[in-house]
Amino acid sequence: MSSNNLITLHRWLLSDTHKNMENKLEMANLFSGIALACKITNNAIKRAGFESNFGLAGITNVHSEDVKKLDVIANDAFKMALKSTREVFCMVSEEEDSIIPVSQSQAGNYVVAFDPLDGSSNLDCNVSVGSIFSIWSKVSKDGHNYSNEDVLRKGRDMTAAGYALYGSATMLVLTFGQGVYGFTLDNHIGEFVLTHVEMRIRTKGSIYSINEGNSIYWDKGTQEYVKAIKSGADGRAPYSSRYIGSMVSDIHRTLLYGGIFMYPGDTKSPNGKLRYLYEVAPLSFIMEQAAGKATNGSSPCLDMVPKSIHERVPVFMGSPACIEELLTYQKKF
Ligand code: AHM
Ligand code: MG
Repeated sequence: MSSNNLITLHRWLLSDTHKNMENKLEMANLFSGIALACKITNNAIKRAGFESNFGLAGITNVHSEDVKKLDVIANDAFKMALKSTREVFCMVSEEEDSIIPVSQSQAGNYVVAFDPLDGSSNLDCNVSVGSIFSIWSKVSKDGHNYSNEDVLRKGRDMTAAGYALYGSATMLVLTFGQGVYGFTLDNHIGEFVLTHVEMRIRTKGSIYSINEGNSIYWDKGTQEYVKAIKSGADGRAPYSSRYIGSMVSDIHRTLLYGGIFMYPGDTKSPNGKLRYLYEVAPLSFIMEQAAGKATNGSSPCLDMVPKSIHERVPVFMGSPACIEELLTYQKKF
């Protein structure tokens, strides 16, 4: 990158890139909080080995999952950094049972749902993990009291969404509904710098990503589709299999290389594993904005409205041609 083309996240947020973006200053402020939370989380992950922060925290969360020490650090970082912006009305976190309130003196106009550290089963073996977030405008007219109406929201009504990937490089990828932009953390200056402009997924791809250990439990449509793509049915070359088990990493690769990511419902978990508000909805928004598709098998994920804050949904997302083909199998079987 030439030095006369150095655009930091903050400068980009205040630039004219988003001509129609409402409340630019509020968003710039909110994103400074998100970027701060991601930098704190990134630092904690990279230093965990020195500070005895790998391993379990000794508690379980609302999903009955063992919470890792780094899950707690990331959750605290997101709550603290978001509240400090004074732009947030209330929050939902994968790590907390109920809606997280914001005191009247700190409250703003946006509802933020986040998974502070996604893929945390990969933490202790140094495999890439991420953070995911979605942002809506509040709906409550009553100035300070949030209700379920504020958080049980349709994906398509989102104002912005994105993810941080703590990989070989740390990236922040985001959308305001006007394309997808990627920023890479320059550790030397501590800034996210614009590196990926108007990211778009390939129309077709030949990588599939799914936990095949669950294949005996899948529905027939998913079983037959995966059988077809990996066996080279219809004269095509067989697809390659890649599954990291960190949704952010699997989606980032799918965005850059094309292909399909799947976490279907199955006989063990009829709604799959992934949660709507802070995993499926934000990554579906990114995927659609990058010209990809995201479906629950019968309708676009962004058209769903969850009934509870931790609701799980089946998800298939990626290159449009891959999703179209998958849907023909879902319909046929
Ligand atoms: P987590 O948020 O508790 O880490 O769980 C979500 C993760 C996703 O990142 C990933 O796609 C999925 O769980 C992997 O699940 P599985 O191990 O069942 O394949
Ligand atoms: Mg998660």
